[in-house]
Amino acid sequence: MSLMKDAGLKISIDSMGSIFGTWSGSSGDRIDGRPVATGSHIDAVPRAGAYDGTLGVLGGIEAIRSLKESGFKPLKPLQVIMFTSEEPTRFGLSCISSRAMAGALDAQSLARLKDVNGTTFVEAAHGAGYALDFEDEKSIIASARQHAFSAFVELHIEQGPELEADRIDIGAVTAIAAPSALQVRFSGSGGHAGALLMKYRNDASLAASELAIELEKAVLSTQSHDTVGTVGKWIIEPNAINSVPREAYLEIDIRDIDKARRDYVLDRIRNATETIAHKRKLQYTFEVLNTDPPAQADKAIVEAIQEGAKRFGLSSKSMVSRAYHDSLFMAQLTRMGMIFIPCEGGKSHRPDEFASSDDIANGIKVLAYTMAKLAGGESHQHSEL
Ligand code: HGY
Ligand code: MN
Ligand code: MN
Repeated sequence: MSLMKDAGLKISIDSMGSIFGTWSGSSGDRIDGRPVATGSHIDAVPRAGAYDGTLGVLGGIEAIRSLKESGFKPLKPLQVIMFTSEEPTRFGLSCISSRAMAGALDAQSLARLKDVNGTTFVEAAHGAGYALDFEDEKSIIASARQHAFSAFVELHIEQGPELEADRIDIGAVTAIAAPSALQVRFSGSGGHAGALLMKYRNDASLAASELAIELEKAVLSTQSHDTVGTVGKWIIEPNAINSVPREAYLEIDIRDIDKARRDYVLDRIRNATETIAHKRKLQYTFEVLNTDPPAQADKAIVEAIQEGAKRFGLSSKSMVSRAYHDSLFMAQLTRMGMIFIPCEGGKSHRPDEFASSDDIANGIKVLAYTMAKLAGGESHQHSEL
């Protein structure tokens, strides 16, 4: 917020706790009130790097600041957003704020989310001093759905190896893969690791292992490299060397750029969970947290990004995003585009995630150019950019 203030942006915090910095530009009466927005997230996964999300928030502030400084006069407000809870780290669900804005999250689903201490999103928001004049999920979401935009463009590291490997400066994202998240729990009777003979056991951890191998098989069976599946979270109870695992809790992430292929893998995992539990005499629960559709970027924005890259003598290529972002939901609200810059070795969601200052500067310049183009300032101004 202090950086937004230094850049002369008007600051607001919405009912979800997302933070907005807005420059309404000249007081010209041709201003169309819906902003050209950019932004990303600053929350992270455990043991994350320093660039995933933060680049899009700080880069967005810098892009708008430099447009202001260059004397650019936008016909629409320019806005940078720090979306709360893009990562599923605390509440299990991804993109909580942009999902609510896009009308893809209802009050009951928000109310069901709890963090590891059993705290709900609303309790956490109130505890952090947000949403104090909204007493429940319904009013919080109703308010979040009031936002309207004329376009949204997010700057992000690629989180993959393509741009660096092909020595390309800028990625113009054409589509964002369809993510889904599942929560599976196997429950058995546990027992003594020494005294309980194998024939009397229903070991929850072995069931989880079988499901994980089945996930890999189902993903590879689509024969497409766009299908990916991960058992990222795996909790065993009582988690003691000499106790037969009584509970196994798994969180499973399945994605594909093609929704039908993603849903095929999801159905195979649903069936496999039931078959494995039955065979191993275990109880089980199987919950689908989200099965989001893929998002298409707006063609004109993809072109503006490529034009901007050219304008600054940068190479660019169009590509898909295999990671999801708040842009996945902003695409359900307005015209969406994403700008990728390379990250070292394609590493991300790791402490050694890295992007160079040159690549960051390139991304910010192309973002500023693209936002200026979308904000419809007088055409001659673009040459000064
Ligand atoms: O998991 C993702 O795709 C994003 O980085 N949160
Ligand atoms: Mn991430
Ligand atoms: Mn991210």
